[in-house]
Amino acid sequence: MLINKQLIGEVDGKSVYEYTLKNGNGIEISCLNYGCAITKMITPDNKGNYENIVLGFQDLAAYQDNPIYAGVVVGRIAGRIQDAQFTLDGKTYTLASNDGQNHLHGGLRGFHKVVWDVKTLDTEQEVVIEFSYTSLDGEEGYPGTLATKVTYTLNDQNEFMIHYYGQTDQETLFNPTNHTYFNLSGNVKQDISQHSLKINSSQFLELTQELMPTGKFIDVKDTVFDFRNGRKIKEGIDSSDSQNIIAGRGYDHPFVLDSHYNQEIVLHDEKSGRNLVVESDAVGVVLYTGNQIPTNLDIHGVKSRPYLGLCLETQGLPDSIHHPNFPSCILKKDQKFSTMTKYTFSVG
Ligand code: FUC
Repeated sequence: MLINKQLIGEVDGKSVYEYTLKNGNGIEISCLNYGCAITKMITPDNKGNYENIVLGFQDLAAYQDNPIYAGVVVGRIAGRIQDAQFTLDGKTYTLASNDGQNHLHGGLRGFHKVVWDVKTLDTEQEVVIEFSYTSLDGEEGYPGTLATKVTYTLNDQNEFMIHYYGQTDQETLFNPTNHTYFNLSGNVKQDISQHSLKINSSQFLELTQELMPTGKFIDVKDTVFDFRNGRKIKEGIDSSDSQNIIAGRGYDHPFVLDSHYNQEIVLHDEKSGRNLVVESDAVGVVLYTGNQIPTNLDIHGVKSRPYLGLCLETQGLPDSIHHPNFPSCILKKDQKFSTMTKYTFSVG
């Protein structure tokens, strides 16, 4: 097991490195200490070709722009907060309105545009990179000084784990995720419309035109949101269901996970034979099929376009602070936050 490190630039007077974790089977995962951005995941297809299966950019400047949040850890709160405002303990907090009148993915800099501290651990069994960042009281409008850690671990069982930790000195909100776009075709040869996806979820959240949860859970039965036996992404792109239309033709929806750590999410690309299994203790997963990816970005030499990648954002339910019927994302003073998502790569 191995970790390489390469200097790629500087932000806020701090050096930014690209780290590459390698396992004994030739799988490589690269990431930056800027936003914890995952820049590449190199895995084999069914013919033994090693190719990149995530959307990423060529240079640091592109990550400093990154309007699609490619690869990064988003926080403190993933997804949207209605009217960029919330009340906690009788006090109202105002956040950046960076998505119309609403707040998105932790704000302007959030976790995704800051340089994280790094420790690495390289053993025979696994390679671990530990990122830490302390978000100060009032940063991006959120209360409490929040000390966070995110670890990326790769092992020889072809498993990649993301652990998220947090602790605050004052009650706050915390619901981080990772915003990697997967494309199992390899080196973005095709878009993700022909990928098939299985999600063990019997309910998803209804969204408004602004992609805010209405508060209503919808039964997936007899809809293109029923992924329990697997279905192609294209069905949702072509669907006339108003929820797919609202999302910009496709999916941008939170699904409630019915089970955990039993292959509850499986993405498959028939052509390359690649499988990605995602398992997590998170309440749900936001499936975003890249409906709104603009056409002006350079993705490792390929011009970006809608549906070029899809995100499986394991997390608590969005805007839970405004929906008492959702599991809470409030982190209490001195409470230890910990959550984990595991990605397993295989072919078949
Ligand atoms: C996703 C979506 C959004 C958005 C963004 C880049 O998680 O929920 O609609 O376009 O990320």
